[in-house]
Amino acid sequence: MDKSKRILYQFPLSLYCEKTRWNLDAKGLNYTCRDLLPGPHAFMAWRLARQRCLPILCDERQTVGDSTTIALYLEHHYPESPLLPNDPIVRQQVLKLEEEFDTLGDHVRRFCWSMVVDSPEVSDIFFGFTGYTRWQQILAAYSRPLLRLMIRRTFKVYEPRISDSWLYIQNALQQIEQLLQGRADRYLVGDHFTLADLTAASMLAPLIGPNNSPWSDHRIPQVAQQQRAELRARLVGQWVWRLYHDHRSHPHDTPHRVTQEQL
Ligand SMILES: N[C@@H](CCC(=O)N[C@@H](CS)C(=O)NCC(=O)O)C(=O)O
Repeated sequence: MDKSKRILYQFPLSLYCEKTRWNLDAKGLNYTCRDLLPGPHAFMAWRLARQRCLPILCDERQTVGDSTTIALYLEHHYPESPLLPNDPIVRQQVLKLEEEFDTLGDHVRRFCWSMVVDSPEVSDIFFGFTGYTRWQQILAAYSRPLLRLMIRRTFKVYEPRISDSWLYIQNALQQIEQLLQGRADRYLVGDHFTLADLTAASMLAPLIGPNNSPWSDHRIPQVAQQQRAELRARLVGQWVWRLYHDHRSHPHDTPHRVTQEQL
C-alpha cells in the first residue's frame, strides 16, 4: 500500500505514539506521520475518531484510535511478523502485560514532566523535534507559562500524584526484572519479542533514553540525566536499551518515512 494512504496522526514526543510507530515499523508497514499541535489537535482527533487523544491511525480500511486498539487492529489485518502468540493462554499473558504496561505510560509521562516542567528547556523539549514548523516553534517559545500550565493540567503533574506515579514505576521495574530472571537478553513472555515487550520498552524509554528512541537527546536537564544514569545501570534499563537496539529497526526519523506538518 502507498504510504501516503496510511496516516498516523501523532505527537512526535508522545510515548503512546512511539509505541504505535514501533508497532507499524515492526510489521514493516509504510505510513506517513502527521504531527499535530497539542491543544488544537483535539479538533482533528474528534473529527477523525470521536476522541481527543493521539495516536490515531487512518488506514485504507478504517480509522482507529488508541495504541492498544491500533495494535489489535494491525495484528488482525496484517498477521505477518506477529506480535501476539497463537497459543491462547500465552496470548492472554501477553495481552495482560500489555494492558498493565500501557497504564505505566501515564505514570512515566507524569514523572518525566515533573523533572523538566520548570526548566527553561521545557518548550525545546516539547516542540524542538522534527516535524514542527518554524512558526509553531516560535509560538511555543512565547507561550512558555501557558505551556507549563497545560502540561501540569493535562498530565496531572502535581503532588501527591507525582510520588504515587514514582511508586507505580518502581513496582513495574521490579516486576520486569523478576520476569527477566537476571538476564537482559530475555523476553517478558516466552522466547520471542511480543507486544508486551514493545509496550513496556516504549513506555519506559523516556526514562532511559535509548538510541533510536525520541528521547535519546543528551540535552536534557541535569536531574533527568542523573535519573537516567541510575536506570541505565539496572537490568531493566539494559533490557530496554537492548530491545531498542535489536528490535527498533526503523528509528522514528529515518528518511523512509515522510513527516508532514499540520495544525
Ligand atoms: N491509552 C491511550 C493514551 C493516549 C494518550 O494519552 N495520548 C496523549 C498523548 S501521550 C494525548 O493525546 N493527550 C492529549 C489529550 O489528552 O488531549 C493510548 O494508548 O493511545
